[in-house]
Parts: sequence; structure tokens; C-alpha cells
Amino acid sequence: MKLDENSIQEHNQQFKSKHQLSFDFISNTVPNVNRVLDKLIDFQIAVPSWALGSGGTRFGRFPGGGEPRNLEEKIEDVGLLHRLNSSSGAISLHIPWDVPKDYGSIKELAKEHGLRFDAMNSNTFQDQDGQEHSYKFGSLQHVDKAIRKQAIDHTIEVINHGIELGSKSLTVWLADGSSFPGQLNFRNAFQNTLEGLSEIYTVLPDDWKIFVEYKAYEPNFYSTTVGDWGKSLLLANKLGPKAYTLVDLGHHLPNANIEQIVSTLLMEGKLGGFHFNDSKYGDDDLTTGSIKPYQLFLIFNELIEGMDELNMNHASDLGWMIDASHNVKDPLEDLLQSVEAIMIAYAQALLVDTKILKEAQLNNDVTKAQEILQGAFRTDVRPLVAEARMRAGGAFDPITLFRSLKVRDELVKERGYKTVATGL
Ligand code: LRH
Ligand code: MN
Repeated sequence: MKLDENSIQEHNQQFKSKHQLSFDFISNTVPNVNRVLDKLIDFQIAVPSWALGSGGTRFGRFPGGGEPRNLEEKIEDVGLLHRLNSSSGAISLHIPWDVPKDYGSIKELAKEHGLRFDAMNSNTFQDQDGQEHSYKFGSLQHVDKAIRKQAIDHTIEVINHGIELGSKSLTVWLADGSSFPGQLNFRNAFQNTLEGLSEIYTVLPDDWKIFVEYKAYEPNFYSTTVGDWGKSLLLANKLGPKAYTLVDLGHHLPNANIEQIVSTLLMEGKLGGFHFNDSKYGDDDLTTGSIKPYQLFLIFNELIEGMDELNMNHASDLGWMIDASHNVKDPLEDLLQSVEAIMIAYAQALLVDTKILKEAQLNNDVTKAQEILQGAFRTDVRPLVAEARMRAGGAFDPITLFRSLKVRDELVKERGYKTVATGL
């Protein structure tokens, strides 16, 4: 479904005076507001191709209708999100859920929607029809060399799809691990995994990055071979300069201090990117910022402090991706909310006066340091995010416009109610 050009202008006109009031108020309090606006306009978040349909759990899945039936319709849906919020200018594909049949037409379609292809994702956690060997007991860790080879060959195939599409990175998440004590030799599993990743690393183009995504548990419930940031960092260090760690916010044990993990990985120059989502218990894949918005702000505070220390470009030097699943909400509305929450956390963190914060830290003035951070977090930066969005051609309020244009109804009319998108 293509948005007609005027609908966004008419919508923004409707909210112009209301917005101007709140924007004037905050831009009078923010030093160098144009610096903040420029950074927000540059900041693009990749949308996962596997989260454009309704997700589910083992207990059930409740499709909402109008789901994309193929890669072309997935690109159209991400294009629509990007048209509404001007901050979703990339799509991250998962293979084999989204194998491009014709690279040329897929690239053309993505270009039409102003989208680039972000990290490619391999899948050695499911058995595909006709697959020779099963990944039941793992993939790169597997005790059987033939199964490890099958996983390596698949991952190289994913890189080749990415090269054709112009992607520059690969995310490897391995479900590998064990569910009972005694089931696995941890050392052999880790060394097999390193051996497999090393072979994949040798075929990675020089201008590519490989992101090693760690996860504490699920689908294995006793050990996960790449189960925490330490193991991911070990692998990234052993693999070489093109290898980095990837932080999926939902992949930590309860109460983990993720902002400190981010600070450490950034300091080591081995932080590759993020899978943004939120969670209360496990890998719940909920809307970003919906459960722990202060943690998201603290993560961006560490990111800006660490990236500026290393003169990194906020928009392009790390992989910014969403990884969520939508069990009870419209997938597109949920993704619009996630992007908004990320932009708000980034904007709030840009308001932190790092100079006076450093002074307070050097004076062990704990209260002052806390007041500086909470002052930024308690600042309503939504007018800044909206202004940046509209300056980039987007809508004042993407969800309100999404609803007033009855986008979901149009998609159901176009695609039917029973369509099921590939993915989780
Ligand atoms: C694993 C994960 C990984 C994806 C999958 C869809 O939990 O976060 O990033 O491959 O979700
Ligand atoms: Mn993930």
C-alpha cells in the first residue's frame, strides 16, 4: 500500500500550531537544538523482516490479517513505516524466511521505498524441508562434522545473498547448547563453534562485519554455547577485526546491568550492534521501551559517552536493529512505537551534559550525577523527535495517521485476512 503524498502534509498541517508551541518551548531550553535535530534525522533503525506479521507462542498465535505474503510485500510494509516516521530506512532479512528470488527487482523495490539492506541473518535453529541433517542437537557446535559443515555452508549462502543485495553485515545467532547436565562437552562445543565461525570469517568480504549474537537461554534450558557477552567477546576477539558482539536486549539474565555491558564492549571496540526490544522476564520480544524505558535511556547514555570518546559516528558505526514479536498488537503499530521509543531515548541521552556529569563523577557528587541523568530522562523530548521527523518528510504522529488512513483495513482488503508472514 503506497501512502499518497498529500496525506502526510494534510496531517502535519492539522497539528502544526499544537506542535509549534511545544517545540518552541523545548528548543528554548536545549543548547544547540539543531545539533540534536540533525543527529535524530540521521539516525536510522533497521526493521526485521521476520516481525511484520503476528508473532505467537507455543500456546497460540492470533493473526491480525493483511500480513505480507512475500518479500516484496514485506519491503512495502517497511517502506510504509519509513514513509510515516522517516527513521526506518533499512530492512534486515532472515534466510531462508526471506530468500530473494530476483535480486535486481528486490533491490529496485527497496530503492523505491528509500530502504537499504541491513544485517543478514542466518538460521541454523530450524530444520528446513528436505534438509539433509537436523539441527536438533545444535549446528556449529555439533559433535558431527557433517552437520557443522551444513551449518557453515548455509551461513556462507546467506552472505552471498547479502553481497547481491548490498548488505554489509551478517548476524549469527546460534540456538546451540544443551538442556541437561552431562548432555554436552562445553569446551568441544565452544571450539567447534569457533572453528565453524573461523571458516565463515574467511569468506566474509573485507568491508563486511560479522555480529555474534549471544543469548542466556531458550531454546536450550541448561546451557547456551554463546550464552553471554563474555563468550561472544571471546569469539569476536579470536575471529578478528571484522567480528563484533551483538546485544539483543532480551537475551540477558534478570537484572543484568546491560548499560555496563554496552560500555565495556564499546570500550573494547567490539560492540557491533543491537537488537532492540523489551522484556519483563525472558526473551519476551516486547515493544522497545514498553517495560524498562529508563534502562533504554541509560544504554543510550553509555553509547553516546563511549562513541564520542572513540569519535564514532552515531548513525553509521553501529548496527541499529529492532528484533521484536507482536502477539497482541498490530505489527506495524508496534514497530512504529519501538522506533519512537528508541528515538526518544537517543534524544534524551543527547541532552545529557557530559561535561558537568564528568565533574560530578570526579567529585563523587552522587546526587548531582543522578540529577543530571534523571533531568534528561524526565525531559519530554517528543517535540524534538516529531520536528526531526517532519523535517525529514515524515508524519507528526505516525500511529494517528496510520489509523486515520485505515492502513490495516486496506492491507486486509489487498491481501486477505488469513495471510501468514514468514518469520517467528
Ligand atoms: C533469537 C533472536 C535472533 C533471531 C531470532 C528471530 O532469540 O533474537 O536474533 O534470529 O530472534
Ligand atoms: Mn535477536
